[in-house]
Amino acid sequence: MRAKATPPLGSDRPESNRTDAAPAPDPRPARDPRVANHPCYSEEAHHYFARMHIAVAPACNIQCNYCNRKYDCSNESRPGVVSERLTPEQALRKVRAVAADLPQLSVIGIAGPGDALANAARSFATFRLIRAEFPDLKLCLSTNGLALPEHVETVKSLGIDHVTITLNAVDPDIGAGIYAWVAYKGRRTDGRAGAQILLDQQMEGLRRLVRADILVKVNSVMIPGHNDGHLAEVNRVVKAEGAFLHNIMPLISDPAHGTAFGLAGQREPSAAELAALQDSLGEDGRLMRHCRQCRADAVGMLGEDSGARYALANLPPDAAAPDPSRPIAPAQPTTEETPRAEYQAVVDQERADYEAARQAAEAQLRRALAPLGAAAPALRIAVCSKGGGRLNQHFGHARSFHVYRVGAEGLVYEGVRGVDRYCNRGGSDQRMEAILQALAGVDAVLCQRIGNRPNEQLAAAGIAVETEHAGAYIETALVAVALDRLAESGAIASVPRAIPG
Ligand code: CLF
Ligand code: SF4
Repeated sequence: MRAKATPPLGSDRPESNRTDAAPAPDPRPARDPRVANHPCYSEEAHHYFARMHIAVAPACNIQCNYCNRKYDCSNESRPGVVSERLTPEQALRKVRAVAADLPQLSVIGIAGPGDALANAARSFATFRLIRAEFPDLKLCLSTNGLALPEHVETVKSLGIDHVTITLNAVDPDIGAGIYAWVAYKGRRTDGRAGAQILLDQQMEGLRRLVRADILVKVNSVMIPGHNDGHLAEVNRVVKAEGAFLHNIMPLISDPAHGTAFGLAGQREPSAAELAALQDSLGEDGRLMRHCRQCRADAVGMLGEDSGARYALANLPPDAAAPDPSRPIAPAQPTTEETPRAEYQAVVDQERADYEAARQAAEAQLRRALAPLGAAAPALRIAVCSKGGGRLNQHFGHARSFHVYRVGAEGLVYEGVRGVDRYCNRGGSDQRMEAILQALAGVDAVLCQRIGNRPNEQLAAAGIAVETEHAGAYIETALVAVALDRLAESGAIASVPRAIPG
């Protein structure tokens, strides 16, 4: 039996050291303007805004058993993998090219392929160049936390409002099974002692960030048999310490990636296991459910990656050399007539329309189900969407499905289920089999279009397909389909009319 010498975090430290006395920030965009346009920190914002990762951080100071950093492998798409490493100046060139093409761009992140703070000089030099030229873009940093405490002041001084710490355990005995070693102050330490060093640094870094009013997201990798039964405790501790969001991501452990876990046959969690864990943590809004586990050089809307288009060899010649003496302006919305500013005006209008449609759909659902009370049946419905909050994606092009529960509690977003797209030079029964596994427990799929064969395969698996509401807002379509099905089954007598909000 495993000894547990470390007392639980977040509950038994002296009151004076704890940060849970103050209410945690509210992740809804309207309540904290810093997240309104951040596609990861706001589920709503990811329908409209894009992120760009710049791969300037090759080295790492720890070894996770789920990681094997490789370069020049364009066939892989998973965190920690990139096609080319960039210098800060090259990163700026790339940002200029993407910003010119992509008005949806709102965030520049450094998420590897190693650790942003194991490469602190390069990461901060890059952020300085970008901050000086693009004061309206948010800066976002992702780290394992080992070197975090000493860098919090610099993070603050550069106006980096968003920091992610990947923290998989608050118990060093569990951490010892996840990390092979930790290199701290010139010494490599493995086992429980290494995991304890990492945990101490992560918690100290988290506390300092919260004190500095920087929004912290904690990412945890769900690893069956290691920390799956422990992540509820991680969630409790990090929220008590003031983390803004917790993002639980499924382990990726394909043996072909050559990671320690992959080679040892460590299994990945199923979509149902991940959803069950997320559901068990409650609905207080501080759980991220729409993560797409991006590559460290991903570019575009979440779930999209147009990074290859912006490989250095494809960039236009860049006349303007970065000026390292240019003063760093504080982060601020652009006042110039840039494509981003014009896009923001369109989004503001679209958001108002969307919110009215969402409220009307919720009201229609409530009216229809009110007579049934808590006994109203719920349906689980998967949606194919490219963004804009609309039903606008072909089934065969979907790399992920947004899953909602529609019932007496209203419209509950359960999260995203990732798949390999069905259409890839034709469909494939093997890919369909994996998609059906990912859609376990789903009653219906809503998409823009679908081919005959996948339609039949879904029907044979008991999953209805609806394309009638193509182009509509997701919530409008969800409620219309759910109420039609409930009326057909006799659960409700009729479908009440939708009243525009
Ligand atoms: Fe990138 Fe991460 Fe910033 Fe987002 S990703 S550094 S917080 S801008 Fe987002 Fe990608 Fe999930 Fe990360 S979907 S892997 S949570
Ligand atoms: Fe890989 Fe990131 Fe872990 Fe370093 S911290 S080993 S880059 S997953």
